[in-house]
Amino acid sequence: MSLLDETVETATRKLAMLSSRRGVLSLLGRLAVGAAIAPLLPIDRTFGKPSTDPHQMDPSKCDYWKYCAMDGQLCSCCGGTGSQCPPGTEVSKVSWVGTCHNGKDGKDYLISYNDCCGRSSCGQCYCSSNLNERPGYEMGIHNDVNWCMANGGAASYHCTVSLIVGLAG
Ligand code: ABN
Repeated sequence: MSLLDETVETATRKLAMLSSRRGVLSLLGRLAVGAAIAPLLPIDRTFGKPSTDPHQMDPSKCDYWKYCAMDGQLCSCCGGTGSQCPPGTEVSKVSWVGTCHNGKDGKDYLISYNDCCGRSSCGQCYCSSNLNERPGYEMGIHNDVNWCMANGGAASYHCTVSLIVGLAG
């Protein structure tokens, strides 16, 4: 059979399938199943658009994107920045880690929440978003902890910074 014959035969068979009653019913069935399942699929409903919430981009506000799993006082209100401890304090040797979504680039990041230690509590800008935190009886996944306890002499808690560890997943 020539290539032309084969192409015409395949096209004719496809047309016959689509125009037969069984073919039409099967197509409608597939469309119905697809339409029912589509809303359940995990899709990015921002469709890559940047976040329109200005607070999510302001490091001095609790809903800044990097603070999604924060429990502490923002060092940016205490003489430091969102990622740098204030003068006279040292960063904790242990930390709490969370995963936060950056609405600006649409990516998820692993964030380390370190306490700044060695001065008394700053007392400003307490934020407690705690995404994915679990109750205190599950120590390993609980967030309401003074991470300065690992810093020996400088165990007093002052404030908390958030550091990007890398892309999540
Ligand atoms: N990680 C912030 C913090 C410090 C002291 C007590 C509770 C939480």
